[in-house]
Amino acid sequence: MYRSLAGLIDLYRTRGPLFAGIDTRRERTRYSVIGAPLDATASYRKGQRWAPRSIREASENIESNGYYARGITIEEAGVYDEGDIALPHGDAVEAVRRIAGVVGEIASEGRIPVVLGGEHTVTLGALEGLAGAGVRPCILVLDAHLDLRNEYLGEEVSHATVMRRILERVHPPVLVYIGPRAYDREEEGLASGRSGVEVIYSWEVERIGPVNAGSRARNLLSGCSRVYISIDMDVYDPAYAPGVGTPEPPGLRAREVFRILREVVDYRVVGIDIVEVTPSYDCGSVTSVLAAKTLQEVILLAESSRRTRSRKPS
Ligand SMILES: [Mn+2]
Repeated sequence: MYRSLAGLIDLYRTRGPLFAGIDTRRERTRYSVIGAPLDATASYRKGQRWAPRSIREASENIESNGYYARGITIEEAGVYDEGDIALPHGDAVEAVRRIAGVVGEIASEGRIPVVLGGEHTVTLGALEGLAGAGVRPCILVLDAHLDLRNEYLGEEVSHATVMRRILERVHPPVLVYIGPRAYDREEEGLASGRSGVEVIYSWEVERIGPVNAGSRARNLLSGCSRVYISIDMDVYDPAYAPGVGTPEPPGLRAREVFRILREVVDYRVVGIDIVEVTPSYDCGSVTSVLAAKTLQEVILLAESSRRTRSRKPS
């Protein structure tokens, strides 16, 4: 919703869609939005490759304030849209390699990568990129699924195996899930039997409420100096997010997710992704709009926490 008022070219020119419509100088910003239009292994509904454009378009048409994150707008937070990564359609392994390369370069500059998926497989690339830049964060995943299969439909690198590969290759200090409700027996066993993996299931959020679920996640991440946040849009109930690759009712409500994020997102965020939006199965772009608003809220919560902290005398 923002144009700099430096001159007529800035006032009347449009370039985009750009995330939140922000056309600014890169050196003034900290967050790098980068599209990863991958849908190589989508097993049910395909079309996640169209999500980056759709999320950007939605983000240009929502208001720029936060919901819980007050006193800062998305223009003030410092976001630069880097464009999309050129990915080979059908080759998830090569796509992950390219995403890791680009994200690694962005992280090496001290910037915070914000990846617009794409299927959930892009998270593996993002975390390998961060690891390559010497950043090995704890991970918070909001997802209906555990994504801990060893292989799926013969593929080892897939949206259904992504967290298993991340555990094996990236070794995050802690992996915390919020919202799972769909998995097979082996995944369930792995999630409960592995130290450093913690799950707050969907029905637990229902039982204890979003404030307690969020503070439980915050406690589980309390030993972490850096946190990566991955949001699979299928964590939401399909009523809120119908346009996803693999919908799983019943899921979380929009206000529950925002309340959880308020409890858990802070200055420690070193990377963010939002994945699995599938515009071709969306209704009235509601999933893209919710994805844009969710991502904006995460950035605003992280950045306002960072600024509050840097103002405090140490
Ligand atoms: Mn999922």
